[in-house]
Amino acid sequence: MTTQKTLTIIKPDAVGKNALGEIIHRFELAGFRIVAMTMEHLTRERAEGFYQVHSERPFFSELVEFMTSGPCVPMVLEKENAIADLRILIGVTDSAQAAPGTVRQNFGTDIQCNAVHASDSVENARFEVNYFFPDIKV
Ligand code: 3AN
Repeated sequence: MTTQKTLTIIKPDAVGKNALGEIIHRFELAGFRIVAMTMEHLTRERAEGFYQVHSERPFFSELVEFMTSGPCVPMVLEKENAIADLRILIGVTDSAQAAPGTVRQNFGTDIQCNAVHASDSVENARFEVNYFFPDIKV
């Protein structure tokens, strides 16, 4: 397996409930190295640009509203098979359906307030890492 980089965002709901440290600890315990990290309160334009693939979806404006509701913490994580492994660690999109012990089950609430984002493909990881960290080569 090859070393990969993936983009995660600890979302405003998780930051707002003081879960930042605990979620970062989960990532580190699972063997992810933190390559880059920042805190940003997204503007509407920044959130819309990040989620442009969802711009035609019915939940798009709610999603942008939520993602701009407070600061979030985008991070680049690295390890072997990082993209798939991080998706397993966080659980499925809807926190109410996520498996016990996953980050979304432990720290999220529902399909919108689901604590974290994680890239779902090599192509999207490249776009997403570049969106927040243009100096990092994926
Ligand atoms: P994931 O983040 O698990 O890849 P996507 O890419 O299907 O999920 O959706 C992107 C984000 O849009 C989700 N993280 C969630 O916050 C939001 N979202 C997805 N589906 C819905 C929905 N039906 N209603 C509200 N928000 C949604």
